[in-house]
Amino acid sequence: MSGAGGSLRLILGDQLSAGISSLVDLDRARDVVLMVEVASETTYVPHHKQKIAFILSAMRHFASELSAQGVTVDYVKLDDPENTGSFSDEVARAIKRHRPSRLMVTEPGEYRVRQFMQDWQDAFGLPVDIRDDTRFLSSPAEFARWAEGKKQLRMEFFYREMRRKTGLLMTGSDPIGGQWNFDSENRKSLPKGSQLPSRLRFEPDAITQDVLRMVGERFTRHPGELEAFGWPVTRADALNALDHFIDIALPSFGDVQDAMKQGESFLYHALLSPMLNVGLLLPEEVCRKAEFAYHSGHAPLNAVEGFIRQILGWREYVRGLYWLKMPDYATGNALNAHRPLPAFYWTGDTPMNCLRQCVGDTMRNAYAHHIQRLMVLGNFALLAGINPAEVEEWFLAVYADAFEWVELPNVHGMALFADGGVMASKPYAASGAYIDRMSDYCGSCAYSPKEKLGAKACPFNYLYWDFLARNRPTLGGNQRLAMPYRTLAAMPFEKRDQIAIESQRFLDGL
Ligand code: FAD
Ligand code: DLZ
Ligand code: SF4
Repeated sequence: MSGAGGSLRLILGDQLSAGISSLVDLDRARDVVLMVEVASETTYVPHHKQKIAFILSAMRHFASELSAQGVTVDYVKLDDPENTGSFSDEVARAIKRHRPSRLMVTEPGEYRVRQFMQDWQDAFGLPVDIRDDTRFLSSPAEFARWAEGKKQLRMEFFYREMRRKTGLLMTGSDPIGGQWNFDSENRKSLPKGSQLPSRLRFEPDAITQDVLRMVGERFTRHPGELEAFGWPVTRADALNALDHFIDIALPSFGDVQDAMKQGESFLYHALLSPMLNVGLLLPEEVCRKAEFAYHSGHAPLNAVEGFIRQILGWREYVRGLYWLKMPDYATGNALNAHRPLPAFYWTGDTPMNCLRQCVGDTMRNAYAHHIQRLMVLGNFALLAGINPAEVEEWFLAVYADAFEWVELPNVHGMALFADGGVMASKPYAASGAYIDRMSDYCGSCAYSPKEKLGAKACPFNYLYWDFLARNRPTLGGNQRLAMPYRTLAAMPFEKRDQIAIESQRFLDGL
């Protein structure tokens, strides 16, 4: 194969963008693009089978598109007998094959991978050019500058800076509509009899079918089902998925963004995070298309602003926070939570219907929407005091969109408050009443959200108060929790005692 004296350009499984910085100034006559399917990446957590299939199929399609454009691609498949199973060893083998003058790569999305890339220049004895990932709308350095000297790093203020910087939904220096945030209009439950939009399923082609077969045979011990696989795995299909979302779901995205419905995994959500996170879609183009939908009168402002805030605000913010705070961020455990992760997170085998449904959706689709992740799966782990590291591993494993830079802040900071409040001003803790209001799960549950104590009582109810009582030393001074702490203090002693007893019994039985 060609390559001697040219550069070797490594593309990772979440760097599938034609404009990725490692491909800039590619010399087609001399350079080789290297892509490797490696065992260590497929097993460092027990990824959902669909997640592995999605990434490997998208990698193979990306490689064949590059080849079709005349680029020399050296693609190592997982079942290649010579495959050593790790990024570092595969790069070393490729250097022997191609004798390049330098190695070029875009910085990875995960700290773990950045650490071993650091050693490559010495290990391989050739220049290694680690380039910035320019696909985001902000850079880690820009975030660090914004964060400097601030006591609290609230997303809302970062988001406003990003609106100003990009001009998205701005009129001069003011936000369109006179408000930065329309969230107060976006908390409705799903009206009865709502006709939900149909979602596109992308039928697996021959490449995807090959990958599905291989994953089905090789990853039998990994969680999740492959049957429902219908993710877009090419840039063209990712764009189709984006257009479809904007056409049929975006206009109602805002109103019922927080709603949950049994048997309906997607509602009006975008289903775009896997494609955004591997680079088949770029955040800026997604935001601009949504903005256009507002200007052309297709979608209302509360929907478009709410959607753009998720990408321009939250997505950029969590990346900035991750790179600012790693590696210490991952090891914090502010609420001293040490209980092991219950087995039902993998099996769905629990009488709590909300958890059963959310785990079921997750295992079927490698997807659950934000409120299922935050207010059911995350909320339970928070209230039950599950060890953050185990919860984080689960979230990193089971979602097709999970890469540590985005998963960790969302789980550790937003859902578990394990960072002690760097990300959220108070824990997202809620009792059964919230889940009952935002979903129809409780109607088919063994428990009742109306019962506070006793055998039929929804466990979220007593766990909520027990959580506050247990964590009083850490959370008692939080102004945003003043009201629930006052309610707790006003409870008769016997009731508080009963809450502690029933919570302990429930937690011991997990
Ligand atoms: P929509 O709800 O339609 O939102 C549109 C887009 O906004 C998403 O595609 C996503 O790119 C972005 N977005 C929305 N919320 C966030 C957020 N909080 N952080 C970053 N981006 C956001 N998102 C991931 O991409 N990977 C993860 O591993 C991940 N883990 C999460 C774990 C927990 C506990 C929580 C609470 C949230 C997590 N999120 C994660 C954020 C969010 O839940 C998903 O991005 C969203 O559900 C993806 O589905 P969608 O494309 O239909 O999103
Ligand atoms: C997640 C993943 C998986 C399952 N497999 C591969 C792979 O075989 N080859 C590859 O290049 N990337 C894979 N990935 C994505 C990487 O884990 C990801 O690129 C790094 O974590 C850096 O973000
Ligand atoms: Fe979940 Fe409680 Fe409702 Fe059951 S009653 S579905 S456990 S919130």
